[in-house]
Formats: sequence, structure tokens, C-alpha cells
Amino acid sequence: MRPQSPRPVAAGSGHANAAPSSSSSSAHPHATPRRQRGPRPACAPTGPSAGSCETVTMPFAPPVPASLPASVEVGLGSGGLPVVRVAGRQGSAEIYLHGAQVTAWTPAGGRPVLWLSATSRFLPDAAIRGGVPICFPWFGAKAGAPSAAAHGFARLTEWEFVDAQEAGDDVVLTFRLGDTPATRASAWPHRFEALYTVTVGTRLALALRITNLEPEAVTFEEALHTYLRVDDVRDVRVAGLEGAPFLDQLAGLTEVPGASEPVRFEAETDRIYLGTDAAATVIDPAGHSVTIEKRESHSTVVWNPWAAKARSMSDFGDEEWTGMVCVETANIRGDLVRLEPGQSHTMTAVLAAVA
Ligand code: TA6
Repeated sequence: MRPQSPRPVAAGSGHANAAPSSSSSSAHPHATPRRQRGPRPACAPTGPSAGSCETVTMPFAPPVPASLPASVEVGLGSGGLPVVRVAGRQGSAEIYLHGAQVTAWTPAGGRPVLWLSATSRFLPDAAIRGGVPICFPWFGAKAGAPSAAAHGFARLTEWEFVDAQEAGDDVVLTFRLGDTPATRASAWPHRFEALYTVTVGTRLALALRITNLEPEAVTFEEALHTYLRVDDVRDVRVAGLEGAPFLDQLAGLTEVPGASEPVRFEAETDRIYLGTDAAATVIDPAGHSVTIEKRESHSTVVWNPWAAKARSMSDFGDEEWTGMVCVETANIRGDLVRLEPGQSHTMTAVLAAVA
């Protein structure tokens, strides 16, 4: 194939700097990836080096859908990582192909809902600190594999951007991750397909579908590790988990009986609520309230690192802990998912900002 000089895809161009190729290996009908090489300008729109442009040599142009609606553009974000920008009628968003990580969502007329650390790394081999990291196929440390990356390989891997559609006032994007030589060499070596659908509008809907491509059953854990922006976490309550027992990750996973009150934050908090399908609402008296409804998710994780843990993390600003809370839609530990050969499972979270 004759190399072409790739360039960031302009919205509505109809063609993503490449004619589709026929080598589609995935089950998804729109997955026609094409790889190109060559230097191209990278402008960092956000983060510490906002506005500076430099020429970077990308090993390959990320695969993008053959056509993009006018509301969708693919470009380079922080660290020169490929990013999909959505400017829809009812909401805007940014999604990095690295981990298929949504890093920003703002409903039309509203405030940014997701939190992103100003000190986050944007590197091909590091997790982005903020937005919605996808934890898969394990959560936290991998039992029996101490050197395995925390929260699995999905957030550390580049996903394919396979489809973008406008559906009424919403914009629906699909990302795909299949097993690779690297994942097959990991602590979870199975053949699989992950499809992640992100719907951007007045609500943000996230659906993670995992298909087992092995001839035998597999089990896995998963979490949409959502970082929400709040004014001050010390004034925030999380409602919806009343009565649900939790495992305290700060006390050796001791089981703590359910409480009758919403969760309040007075210190580092790291809780795994198991066996709960309930929606959670982050009530922020400053007006950042958000509800997270979920389907096919039986665990909810609530996390705030507080001061000392925040200081111990190099990709987390020392004072940033007051402005965020994680409420994670998950299936972990006793709620892990088992799939028979060829079977699929879809976990969904729907975020809605509450006035
Ligand atoms: O979801 C809560 C948690 O498991 C905490 O224990 C904390 O470690 C957090 O995730 C962040 O993990 P990370 O690997 O992104 O630093």
C-alpha cells in the first residue's frame, strides 16, 4: 500500500483519510481499520501545554470509521494521543482511543460533569487519571499475579474507533478491543471481543459488551471507574446505597453492614458495595448533582483518596482530592461475570446531571 500523509480528520469530511480495507477481522460490521504512517502536527488543545504545536511521528494513524458525522472529529489530544471530539446538539465529549476513555462530558447548557486531573499522564503505557477508565478483565490487583497492572489491561490499550452515528439529538460512538498478543500473554489470556458504546447527549450512556470467543467458559471483573467533578467532597453525599453492605478496601476488605444514611466523606474512602443494582446519586449542594443509573451491574465502588493518598500519587494533584469523587459501575469479586462460549454480557451506566 502506498503510504499517504495522514492529517487530522476534519468534521463531516465523509472519509477518514483512507479508503476502507477489506481486512476486517472483528465481528463488528463497521470495523474496517486502516493503518498509516507519517509525521503530522499535534496540537495539545487541553492540559499543561495547551496551544503549543509540535510535529510528532506517530507509529501509525489510528483506525477510524470510514465516515464521520459533522459532530465528530478525530485529532490529537494531550501527549499526542488520538482523541475523538464530539460536539453534539445536546452534549459534548472527548474520548481518547487510549483505553476508550471518556475524559470530558458536558450536557448542553450544563457544566462539565467528569473530573480529570491536571497532572494526569497521557502516555501509551499509563492510565489516564480521570474521566471514565474501563477496568477489565480484573479490578484492582489481580489475584495470583502481583505484577499484573492494576485494574486490568483495557485502560492501557488503544481501542479501535469503529463507528459514529447521529441518532436524533444524540451522538453514538462505538469502540472495539479484541485480544492481542499482549493480552494473550497477560494474566487473563483469553480470546474476547469488547465493544464499548458511548452515547453523548443530555445524558451520557456507556455500554460495555464483552463476548467470550473461547471454546470454554471464562470469568472476569469489570468497572466503569467514573470520576465525577464536585465542588467540595466534604459537602457531598452519595445516595442510593443505603442498606447495602460493603467491603472496606482500607480495612483488609472487612465486610461492613449497610448504613441507613447516604455516604458522607470525612476521610479516605474506598468501598466496594456488592449485590446492589441501585442507582446512585451524588448530591452536591453546590449544584453538581449527578445520578448514575445502571443495568447488569451488581457492584458499586465509592472512592475518594483524601489528602495523604492524593499526595502519594504522582498523577494526582495534592489538593485535587476535594474536587472529585468516584462512583463506579461494576461487577467485581462475588459479582464477577461468567460467560459460556460465544456468550455476551453488557453492563450499562447512564449519567444524568440533576439541576
Ligand atoms: O476504585 C477504587 C480503587 O480501586 C482504589 O483502591 C484506588 O486505588 C483507585 O481505584 C485508583 O486506582 P489506580 O490504579 O487508578 O491508581
